[in-house]
Amino acid sequence: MTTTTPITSECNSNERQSGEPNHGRPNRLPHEFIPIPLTTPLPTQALAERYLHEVRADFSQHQSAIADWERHTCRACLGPDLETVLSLGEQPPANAYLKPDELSRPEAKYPLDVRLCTSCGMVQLAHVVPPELLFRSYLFFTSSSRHMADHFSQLMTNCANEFVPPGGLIVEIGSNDGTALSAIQRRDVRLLGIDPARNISVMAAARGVPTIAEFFTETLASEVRRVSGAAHLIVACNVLGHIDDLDDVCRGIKTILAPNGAFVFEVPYLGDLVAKLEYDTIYHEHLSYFAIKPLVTLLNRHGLRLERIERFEVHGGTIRCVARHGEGMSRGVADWLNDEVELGIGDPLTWETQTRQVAANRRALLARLLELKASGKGVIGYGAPAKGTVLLNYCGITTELLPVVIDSTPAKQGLHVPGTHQPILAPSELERLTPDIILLLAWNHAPEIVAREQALIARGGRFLTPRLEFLP
Ligand code: JHZ
Repeated sequence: MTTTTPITSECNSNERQSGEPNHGRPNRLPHEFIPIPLTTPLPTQALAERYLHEVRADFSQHQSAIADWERHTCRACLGPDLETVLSLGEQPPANAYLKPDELSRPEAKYPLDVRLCTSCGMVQLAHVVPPELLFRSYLFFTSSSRHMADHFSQLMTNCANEFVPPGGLIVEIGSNDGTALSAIQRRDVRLLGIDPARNISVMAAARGVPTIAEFFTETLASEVRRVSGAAHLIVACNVLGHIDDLDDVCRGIKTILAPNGAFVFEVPYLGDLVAKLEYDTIYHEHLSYFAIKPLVTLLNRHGLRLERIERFEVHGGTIRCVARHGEGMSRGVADWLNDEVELGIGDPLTWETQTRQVAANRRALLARLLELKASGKGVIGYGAPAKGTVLLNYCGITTELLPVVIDSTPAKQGLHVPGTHQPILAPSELERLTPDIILLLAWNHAPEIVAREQALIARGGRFLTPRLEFLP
């Protein structure tokens, strides 16, 4: 039997579990937000991942239909003073993995140039690849790392405890497969996920997380407000950097945030990118690289006050920020601004040094891989993250130097890395491959991967990071 099932779940998970209506407003959303009618009942994760292969964006086909564009003003202060400070060349979109029959076709490539706003210090890409191409079908799943799933579950639990009254509304922007929201599914709160990735919204809906498969915009925010009322908590993790029009996002936040509500977001911290040479985290999806000063500039222009900043090690160094309606910033935040001046984050000279270090890392990594090949060592890559695509393409690491990569995400297996074309294999292949050296492309998951791959290490395999450190 075939049924038509909307991606947007129609009732709150609390309603479904208890059979009782929610406090306050209903959490129903109008049918115009239902983007894809499915022809099967709600799928399991495996089914959703198969479905994903069918809806993958074909960049070569869409290239002429949806044009990329270049910005000439800063995303944080709107000023015109953008200076190119680092160029990683022309690269394919980092998550545009290829099917075997696409390998002989030309791939769409776009400039990957980092610009610094010399007025407010915002570091950003000016070249914008259409978000419809990057995010409608997405191959990154929050649940692919146990550690990250725990991190986001804790964030959601702690924030719900602190900011949300019984029956209150929690909205997550960039809710991915619903991992974070599902942590508080059994509570007396109303949940709403928003994520443009249709394939992944299917998964979120399948686990009972009501999800709108759309981009978050001021227009959508107004509709959410009209239907569900104000949000006591808005969460946005690793998503602000992906959005070109940050003014529109801030207006959307202002529209739905309750007077005492909190906007909690996480972004990779620019200070860590610079200090730890994390240039492989620069890719077309990441349009902004946040330091505190430009963040305050942006939020203040929209009547949002930055109150709290916490640091976490995840994704190579992340900040969790809490903003509320208001002006200015807390004293703690002001201390960060002073530290950033000392670190020289917004100084073009810092970027001159960074450019030299990036080029030196490329030379050293290539030299090491050539040496390993010459001495007959078997080398493979571990992880097919977006950052892996950037590293392999920027450094020119072809299949001659690195013949395959391993990734635990079923939806990526059987595909190939954009640009450099390594096939992506399942971890079960490791026993057959018995590599000597494993280049850890997903270096941000080192503890989890090293713990999982003890058998590989026992067989003599050694993990090497892109910054040329052996683990553990
Ligand atoms: P990972 C993501 O970037 C995506 P990416 C996104 N654009 C973002 O903003 C940043 O994070 C912050 C695999 N893996 O997390 C799964 C294993 O194979 O570094 C993933 O494909 N075995 C939203 O794409 C990849 O590695 C494992 O044991 O750079 C990791 O991708 C584990 C733990 C992961 O994300």
